[in-house]
Amino acid sequence: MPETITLYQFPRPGMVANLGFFCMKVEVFMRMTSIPYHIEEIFNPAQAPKGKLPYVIHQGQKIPDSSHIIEYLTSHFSITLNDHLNQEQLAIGHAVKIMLEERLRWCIVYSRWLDKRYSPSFQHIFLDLLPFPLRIIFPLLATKSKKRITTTLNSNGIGKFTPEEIYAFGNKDIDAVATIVGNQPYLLGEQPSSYDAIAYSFLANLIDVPIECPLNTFARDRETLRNYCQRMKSNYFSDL
Ligand SMILES: N[C@@H](CCC(=O)N[C@@H](CS)C(=O)NCC(=O)O)C(=O)O
Repeated sequence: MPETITLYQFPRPGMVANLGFFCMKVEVFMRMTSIPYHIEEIFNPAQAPKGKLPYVIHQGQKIPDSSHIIEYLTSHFSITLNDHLNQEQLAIGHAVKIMLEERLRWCIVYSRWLDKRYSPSFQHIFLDLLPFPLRIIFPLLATKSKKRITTTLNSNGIGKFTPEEIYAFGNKDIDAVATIVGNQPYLLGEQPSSYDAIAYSFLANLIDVPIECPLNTFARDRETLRNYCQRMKSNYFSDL
């Protein structure tokens, strides 16, 4: 059976490995661990097993969810990337993961899809990735996405706040990551870990995607984070 992983994800824009943080996280992880993969671009998450991207296929098995994919790959390829981490570092890594994936994520999604000041620039970048027939129906797809995101943000509570309050939440999360990275080369110290795949995917989506939203500018203004992203990019994505 072939060892190559097929990674199904959104198409790659020029400025960042992927606009989907979870897609980018898996690809960064595979590059950090030299796992062989190839990419299949997919535009419609509804075609994915759980209606979300990314998912991978390996030896005929479909595996959705970035965290499950990384667990699977770690076990299948006997990856030792996190073996140097102690219990405290693992706990900090986990806390950062949840902060970025379950809170900062929604603040960014708000700016990209619902805040009329910044969503046009994001949607313009997104639209450029779509092939011809989908470009025509993009306004319809965007309207559906906005409705779904509004419902999600209202039920998780973030949507109840003003834009400034939402960006203040996100900036606290970004600031916490900047403090944890400090002057270290990687999130948890001298050596990389799987948590860098997460931190880099979120931070690069703020720093390298040319949107002037307060979250993007807050991250861009932090030298620590700019250096961190530059280091991750030159180590793992120098072809971007
Ligand atoms: N928990 C999932 C989240 C995946 C996720 O939300 N993916 C985004 C793109 S990166 C997506 O598919 N969004 C489209 C949608 O929700 O319809 C994971 O870790 O993979």
